[in-house]
Amino acid sequence: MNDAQPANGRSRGTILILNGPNLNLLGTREPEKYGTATLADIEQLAKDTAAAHGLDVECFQSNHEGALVDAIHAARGKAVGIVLNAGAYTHTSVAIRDAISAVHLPTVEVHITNVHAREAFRHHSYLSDVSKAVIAGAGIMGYRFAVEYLAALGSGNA
Ligand code: CA2
Repeated sequence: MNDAQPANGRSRGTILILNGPNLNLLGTREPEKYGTATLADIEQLAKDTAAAHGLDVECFQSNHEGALVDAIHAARGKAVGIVLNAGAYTHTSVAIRDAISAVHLPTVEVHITNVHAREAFRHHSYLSDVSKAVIAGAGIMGYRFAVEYLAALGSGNA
């Protein structure tokens, strides 16, 4: 479905695309694991997907846990949903979990790789049960699916 043209011509809202530690290295190292797309490519993919649904995106990446928590707080009252790849903090961060719980925004946890097919320490996520959906192993398409899902949720189709 393409619902890019809201009746009033305005945006239907903003989705926060939030990436955590080391994801700024995408496309420059370990392509066999994480592919060749860069973070800028992912952000463009998310932007194009959102635009097809009349939505905007705001993108932020940080290697710092507190900065990610701050970005989640700042999304409250501003964003309609969050696409979150918290990187390694997925497996360690109660602080990011608490921030997601606190803001009451539908959040989609995304992982480029299938974390369940990797080391045991990647099988547990502090974020999954406070997220609306979890997508892992679909490569960068996971970000597209996440935006599509949030768009559908926002228009009552999910
Ligand atoms: O699969 C994912 O998206 C992960 O969130 C990626 C994290 C990892 O700690 C999670 O378990 C799963 C690691 C991101 C590292 O990104 C790099 C990208 C290019 C080169 C090196 C690291």
